Amino acid sequence: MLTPVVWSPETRRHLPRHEVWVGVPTPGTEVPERVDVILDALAGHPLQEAAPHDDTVLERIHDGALLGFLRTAADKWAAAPYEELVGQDRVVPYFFPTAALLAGMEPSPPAALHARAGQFCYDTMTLLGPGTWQAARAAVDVALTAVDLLAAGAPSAYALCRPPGHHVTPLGYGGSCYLNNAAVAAEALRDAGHERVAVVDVDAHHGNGTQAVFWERPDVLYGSLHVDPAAGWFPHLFGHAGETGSGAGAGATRNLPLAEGTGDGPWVEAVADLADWVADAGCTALVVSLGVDAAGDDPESPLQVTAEGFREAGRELGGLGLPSVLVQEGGYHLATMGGLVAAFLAGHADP
Ligand code: SP5
Ligand code: ZN
Repeated sequence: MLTPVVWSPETRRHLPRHEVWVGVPTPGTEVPERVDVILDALAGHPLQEAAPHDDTVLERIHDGALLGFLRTAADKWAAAPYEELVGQDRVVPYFFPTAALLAGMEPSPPAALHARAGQFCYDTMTLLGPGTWQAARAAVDVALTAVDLLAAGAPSAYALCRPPGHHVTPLGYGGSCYLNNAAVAAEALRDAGHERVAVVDVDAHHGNGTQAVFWERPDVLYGSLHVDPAAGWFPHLFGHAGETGSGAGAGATRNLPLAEGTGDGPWVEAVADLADWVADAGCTALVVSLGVDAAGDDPESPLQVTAEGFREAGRELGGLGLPSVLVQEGGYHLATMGGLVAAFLAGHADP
């Protein structure tokens, strides 16, 4: 039985153009072709286009100020003179209201759009242009449609979300992400009657956004394995083993940072560890943040996982027997990433 695939052609509309890294524009890696290589690799799976959903769940995950900014920023940028001044047609922040700048004072809202961007965007690699909002919002519909399939009786569904989402906090976006698709899916599963939902994040990077959304909540567990931020990797500040949640959410977050170069054995072992944790916690539904950038040939991480590793990870999580929404996150090696997704789905469907 092949896992149903939910997608939307709208998700192709985000064209990142560049990532500005250490001040230098490098070609964007989170490209629309990612959608097509995944669709090609999953040919034969039942395919369903996303249905429109309203903002009810999305507005519980993200602050209205972030949603308002993302919805309107591209049009406002195009109406301002940035293109004629410097040839920049994408929204790029350059000024950031860090705690160091504020020094305890309450700032006034910045008048300039180019200063406003840094209130929400926390890095310089996540450019926003015409079509970005439409693609990100479509990805949320993809995730919510996958949740609907579970409610209709499907044991699991794959949400081909693009752009990805796990780096987006309630108020901040970055890491090639604009809206947190996996967090929206988990919240929708709570609405569907699941008292306790788990998010297991196998993307090569820590999902700081999803962790932030559920940090103080006992009803949505967040567990992640990822390349160790202490070795210098994005998202730099978060993803250490000592981060386990706070307040009512104390103990409902788990982080398993892995050394650079980690391959299948210990990587799958970490997935199995998180699967046991989810089972012991009595979760009744699962969201997998399914990034495939832990692969050996992926340009964005130093982990060394193979297709067989992804199949084994799928088996470990499929073995939980929980209704599952598998949400696409990262994965940037166009020649192999589709096959890695297919391998995970095959393992998950046949543990
Ligand atoms: C969803 C996801 O996988 N986001 C990961 C974003 C991490 N990007 C960190 C990039 C660090 C610098 N990369 C230099 C490559 C230039 N193209
Ligand atoms: Zn990643």
